[in-house]
Amino acid sequence: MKERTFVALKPDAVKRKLVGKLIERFENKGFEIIAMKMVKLNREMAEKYYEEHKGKDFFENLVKFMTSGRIVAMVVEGENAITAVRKMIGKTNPIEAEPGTIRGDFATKTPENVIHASDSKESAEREIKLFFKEEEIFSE
Ligand code: DGI
Repeated sequence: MKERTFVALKPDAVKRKLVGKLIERFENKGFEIIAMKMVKLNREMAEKYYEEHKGKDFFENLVKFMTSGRIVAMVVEGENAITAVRKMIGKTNPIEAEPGTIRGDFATKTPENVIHASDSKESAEREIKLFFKEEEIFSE
């Protein structure tokens, strides 16, 4: 089933100049980028983005990191994109992320784990709406 998922290349990925390499992985896999923009999150937006983690001990550190530089936000489309992209990025904690996954290959710790991707249909819809207007998303 063709799906859309939301992907964000985090501030560490942009600072480390990994943007091209990361986009290439999704294009190589056969997925299509149907929307993309560079954004600098403010505190309000970062808190909304990660509202499920509000109150947790790592929340403050996470918000600080996510507002520390610009990110690249994307909508990625393709067969089973939500599950497939989560597999490609690897486990949240880079120590547990298998080599060959993005976090397994490029990250050593949180919150600097390079990339975000939606983990369900509901979160994909919510996150896409948070970052993109309908007319900014290009589909055939
Ligand atoms: O979708 P993910 O990024 O894999 O994971 P998530 O949406 O549950 O969490 C968002 C970010 O918050 C994650 O990339 C790193 C951080 N985080 C999540 N759970 C933990 C965490 N950081 C720490 N230190 N400990 C956690 O349990």
